[in-house]
Amino acid sequence: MAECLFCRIVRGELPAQIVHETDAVIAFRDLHPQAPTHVLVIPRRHIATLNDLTADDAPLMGEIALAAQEVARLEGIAERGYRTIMNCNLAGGQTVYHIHLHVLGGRQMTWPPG
Ligand code: DGP
Repeated sequence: MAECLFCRIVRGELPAQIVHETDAVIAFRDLHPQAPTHVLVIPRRHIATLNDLTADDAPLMGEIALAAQEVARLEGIAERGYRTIMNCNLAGGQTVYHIHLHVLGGRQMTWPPG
C-alpha cells in the first residue's frame, strides 16, 4: 500500500517517534495525543481494518498485545493502568486504514468513551 500513511511510517518515509519495535510490529507516538502517553502499535504488514484479519493473523495480534504491554512498561503506566483501543471503520471512529492499537495512559480514563 504505497499511499498508506502508516505503511510510509513503517518504511521510514515519514518521521515518527518510535518507542518500541519488533520484526512484526512498531509502536510510535500519536501525532495528536489524547493523554500524556498515547502510542499506536501497528503491524508492519498492511491490514486495513479489524474486519480484514484472518485466523492466520492470530499470532500477529498476540504480538500487538505484547507490544502494548511493553509500551506500558516503558512508559511507566503499567501498574497504575492504561487503555487500549482499536477503532474499526467509520462508526468506530477509524481514520487511518492500517490497523493500530491505541495505548493511552498517564491520566484517569473515563467510561463510556465518546
Ligand atoms: P484512528 O482514529 O483510530 O484511526 O486513529 C488514527 C490516529 O493516528 C489518530 O489518533 C491520529 C494518528 N495519526 C494520524 N496521522 C498520523 C501521523 O502522520 N503520524 C502519527 N504519529 N500519528 C498520526
